[in-house]
Amino acid sequence: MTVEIRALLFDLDGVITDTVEFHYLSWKQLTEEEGIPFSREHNELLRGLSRRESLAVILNGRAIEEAVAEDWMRRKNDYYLRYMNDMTPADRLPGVTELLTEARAAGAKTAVASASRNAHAVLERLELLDLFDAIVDAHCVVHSKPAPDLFLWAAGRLNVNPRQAVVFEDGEAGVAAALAGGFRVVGLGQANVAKAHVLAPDLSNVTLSWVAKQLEAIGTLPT
Ligand code: B16
Ligand code: MG
Repeated sequence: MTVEIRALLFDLDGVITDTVEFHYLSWKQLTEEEGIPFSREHNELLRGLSRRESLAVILNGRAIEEAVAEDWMRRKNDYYLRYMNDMTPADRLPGVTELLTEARAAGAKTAVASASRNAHAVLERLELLDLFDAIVDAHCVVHSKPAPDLFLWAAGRLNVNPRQAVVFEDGEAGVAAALAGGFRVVGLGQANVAKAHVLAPDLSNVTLSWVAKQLEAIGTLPT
């Protein structure tokens, strides 16, 4: 049985580039200023969560006024933008350029589906805007990951059925979102992606034919 992959949908942070570290350092600065405990282990829980959801996890049940929450999120984002502004194409993660180039040459569609409101600006710094047919971010949907909305919106923009599209994700919330949407999922890295159909450490050596073979082997094929 042959798998036809018509589209590749990429999470951004942790898949295309390692902004996970920048998000961590930015939340770390904010939480130190406010005397809130926050560690790298906590940060792993934030992969793929929206800014608002991330703050809720960091607060761990503590209630704060809306205006304070808004101020803290604005400050965290200001810190993040300082890191982001220094990004260059050298910050693309290994294998990204090769897989995008292969997909375009093979006629597969490509999209980014990210919970980040900074997705477009990050892709601009990475000089990757031209390699994507659609960029879907937190401005496009109400419900972020783990809801499937970002990926479904992206599939709609590319005019493909979820079963013909493969999602690349590094976060538990993102893998859950993609599975809920009926997509085939490649989980990248170590952190909480075990429920994905296919696992890989990163995009190095990940090719369309390799992904198709892995999906064929487990029988999760488009019908
Ligand atoms: P921002 P992704 C997510 O992006 C990050 O993984 C997550 O850590 C971050 O909190 C979220 O974007 C929101 O980002 O504050 O820039 O809007 O992994 O879905 O590409
Ligand atoms: Mg991510």
